[in-house]
Amino acid sequence: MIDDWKFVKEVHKFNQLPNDSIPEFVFWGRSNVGKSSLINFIVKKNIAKISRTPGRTKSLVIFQLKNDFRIIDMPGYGFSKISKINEIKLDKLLETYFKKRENIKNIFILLDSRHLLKEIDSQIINQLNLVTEKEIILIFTKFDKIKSKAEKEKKYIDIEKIKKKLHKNVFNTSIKESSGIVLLKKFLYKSIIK
Ligand SMILES: Nc1nc2c(ncn2[C@@H]2O[C@H](COP(=O)(O)OP(=O)(O)O)[C@@H](O)[C@H]2O)c(=O)[nH]1
Ligand SMILES: [Mg+2]
Repeated sequence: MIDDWKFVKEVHKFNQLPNDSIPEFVFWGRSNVGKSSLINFIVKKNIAKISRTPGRTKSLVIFQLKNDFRIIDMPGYGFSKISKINEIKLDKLLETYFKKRENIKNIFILLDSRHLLKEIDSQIINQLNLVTEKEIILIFTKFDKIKSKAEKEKKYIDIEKIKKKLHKNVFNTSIKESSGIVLLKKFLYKSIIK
């Protein structure tokens, strides 16, 4: 398949979203988890900004492959110094998007392989479960940062535990190495054919 990706738009309000039924895959996670890098790798273009000052934008950024499907780059969470972990609330735009947007195919929560599931990620997943029944899938990023073989093996075991505990599908990825991302791309293509 030819990767004919384009940037569609950045939206600040629910009613600015495209009015059609093209499926949307949502990419979300803590600031700096590697969301934009992963999106760039998937679309094979530098269209998602790699941030050096994370956590500023509160908008949804939309990318689209032909008329087949979209990737939605959500604003990263967990950056604000004021938000206490037990006070996590979804931003209004995000809440409306998750509640009302029928285009959503599934939601990917990105987790840094070094830190795995942090308290804030669990909180976010709980919040999501309150507003949507769409499938949540975990993507562990920056796998190349796990250096030793022993460390890697321990990670696989820990990831397996998280997978079982949360009943979620998982992908392990690294932008330094394509195999994990190839599996993820296959999953995206396959799920829109179904
Ligand atoms: N080594 C390594 N670094 C990564 C990987 N993914 C992202 N990064 C780095 O992590 C930082 C944050 O990435 P970014 O994509 O901007 O994260 P975002 O805030 O979630 O969009 C950048 O310096 C990236 O180069 C990865 O798979 N491996
Ligand atoms: Mg980003």
